[in-house]
Amino acid sequence: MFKFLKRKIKKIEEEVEEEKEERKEKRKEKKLLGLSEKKIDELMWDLEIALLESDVALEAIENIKRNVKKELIGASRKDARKKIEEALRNAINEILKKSEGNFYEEIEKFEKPVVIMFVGVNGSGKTTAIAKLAYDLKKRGYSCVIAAGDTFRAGAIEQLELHANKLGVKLIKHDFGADPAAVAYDAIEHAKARHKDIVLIDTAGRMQTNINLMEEMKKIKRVAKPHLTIFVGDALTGNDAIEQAKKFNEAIGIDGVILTKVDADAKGGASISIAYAIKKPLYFIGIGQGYDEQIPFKAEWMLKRIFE
Ligand SMILES: Nc1nc2c(ncn2[C@@H]2O[C@H](COP(=O)(O)OP(=O)(O)OP(=O)(O)O)[C@@H](O)[C@H]2O)c(=O)[nH]1
Ligand SMILES: [Mg+2]
Repeated sequence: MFKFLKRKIKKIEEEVEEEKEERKEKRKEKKLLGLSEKKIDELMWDLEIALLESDVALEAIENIKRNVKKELIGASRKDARKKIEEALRNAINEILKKSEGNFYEEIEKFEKPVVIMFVGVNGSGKTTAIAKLAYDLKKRGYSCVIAAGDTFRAGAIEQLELHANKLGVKLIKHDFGADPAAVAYDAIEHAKARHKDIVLIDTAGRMQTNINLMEEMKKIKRVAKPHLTIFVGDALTGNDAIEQAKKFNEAIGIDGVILTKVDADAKGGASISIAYAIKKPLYFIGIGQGYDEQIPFKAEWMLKRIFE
């Protein structure tokens, strides 16, 4: 996890060391203690490139650079390496903290059944995220209904049915090709009649550029009136996931994010900045394919994996 990002951060730290060596000689005569302004500017440039290459969103990069620079000005060269790690850690922590959200607190704010709709591009992990969430909600004592709202992809209903059977959760489905808004509507009616707590609506994967499918998604939202609309993004797609989140947010309004496949992600940029970029909470991250491998996002957890 985050190997690429770690390597980049190491490199930045090593560069401060280099200056220390170069100046060792001169130090005696000049007694220069602080990092030079020129060196700080160089470091900021390298940091920007490293973060860009790691797919961190521009909005987050600006914030990180500003905070690191603030901490480095006046730092003594003696402990520059430690200082830059500390400054980077603090700056990234600030971004990550802003991304934390408490999903379980959030759903308690609404009258039951709480309706949650999941959207995202093809293959981002929506259906798996729903199954993992249903597993977790059931463990916490909530009763769930899942709506098989992907009537577009062949095999999608069967995939969800397999999960629902394994989990012992009710699935509401129509035939392949049916109107997904009608499936969502039926699932909500079922939940109301049977006093179920949560309705999880799966939807077909759609590219943000496909106008017809984006319109269909708006219709599902109009009909289902979900309390929460969750964008499911794939960490491996990096900056693309951030762009998608922005486009889906513009199109229907996103309330929170689930980022999947973090276990396989070397870069880490999406994890650091997807929620920050759209100013919405990152509720969960997927860290494997098992039902118990979706965990609430915590800044501390992420920091540990980036810096240790
Ligand atoms: N390693 C890993 N794999 C994951 C994770 N989440 C999902 N996957 C895998 O990603 C693939 C796609 O997941 P789906 O849940 O089918 O994705 P989807 O968004 O529903 O896809 P469409 O319905 O085609 O749009 C599957 O093989 C999942 O097992 C994760 O957190 N880690
Ligand atoms: Mg799916």
